[in-house]
Amino acid sequence: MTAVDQGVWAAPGRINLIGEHTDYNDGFVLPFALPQRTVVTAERLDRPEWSVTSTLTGETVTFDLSEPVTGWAAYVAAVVWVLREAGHDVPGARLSIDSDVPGGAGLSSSAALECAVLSALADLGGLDIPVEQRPSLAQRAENAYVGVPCGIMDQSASTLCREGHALFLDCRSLATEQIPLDLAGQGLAILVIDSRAPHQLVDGEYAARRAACERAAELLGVPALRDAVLDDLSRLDDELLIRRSRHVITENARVLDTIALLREGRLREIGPLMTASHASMRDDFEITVPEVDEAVETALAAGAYGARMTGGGFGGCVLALVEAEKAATVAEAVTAAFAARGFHPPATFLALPSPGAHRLS
Ligand code: GAF
Repeated sequence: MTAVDQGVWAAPGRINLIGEHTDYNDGFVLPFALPQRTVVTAERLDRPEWSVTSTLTGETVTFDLSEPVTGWAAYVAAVVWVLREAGHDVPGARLSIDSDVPGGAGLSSSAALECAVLSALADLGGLDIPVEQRPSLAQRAENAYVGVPCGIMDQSASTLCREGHALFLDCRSLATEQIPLDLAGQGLAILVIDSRAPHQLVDGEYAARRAACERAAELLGVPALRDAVLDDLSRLDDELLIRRSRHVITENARVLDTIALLREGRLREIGPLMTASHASMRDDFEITVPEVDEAVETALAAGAYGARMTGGGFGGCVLALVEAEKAATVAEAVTAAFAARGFHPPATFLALPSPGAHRLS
């Protein structure tokens, strides 16, 4: 690949249609990329130094990796680190970062940053990194450098998604299939309700869920919960592990059922699967909070075909499948319900399946 001196790269946030907490269980996910994205304007430097400016705060962080980098710039340093670890000759660079992916909303602002920086550095260095290898590199950057034990869904979505499609990803084989998602063509919309309840992956709950799943797989004698079926649960005597495992097993099945319906163009019928996914996250995986439960219940009562929380949990966003013409009414109903319960007002927008990471100029 020919190195470029400068350019502008973008990588999107994502929303997950269905398949939550299945990625690190070797299971199935079905995210799509959002129009909201992180944009990196970058130029190559002739020394091994990285200078990163956030256009949101005006803050600049400069590092050469001789000392650990913390805070938001750690996500950038992590990408430099992982590329070097993989044997690439990463060029020094001046990077300016802008983003309209809301942070802390469960929409993968971290993956968008990692994937945009990875794209920029790969092109600035003329590095030969096939696109299908990039999600694993970005995930490793986050796991090993930042210290967040995330799975591979978000980095895959931010890198591999295509406009007008959802990405069916088998998180074991990493096989992908682009599933057409023509919402507008069927008069439908996906309404996103940002509950504005705080969402933090690093607070230990995510790691605890992951550890419980790994423990259950170990007790069942399978490589991952992807390999377990509901009948296996009678072999577990820990009630908590039974519920955690049941979520993963049933959620994987719901992803496959959703894909079967989408392939037949039966978009409205995925609604009940989305709602069942939410119930499973609420009752078995215990990762919802009152704000997201309220958003789901109110959206359903206002006519949504289905609704569920997306992302790691403990706050963040709900997506609701609605008739396009009803989206505003559903959003208003949720806003009113939040006010009645004394919650912060939610933010709402429509999600359009958008392209993955690419060079803008
Ligand atoms: C977060 C993680 F980063 C993903 O890997 C995934 O596990 C998700 O939570 C839950 O499905 O976004």
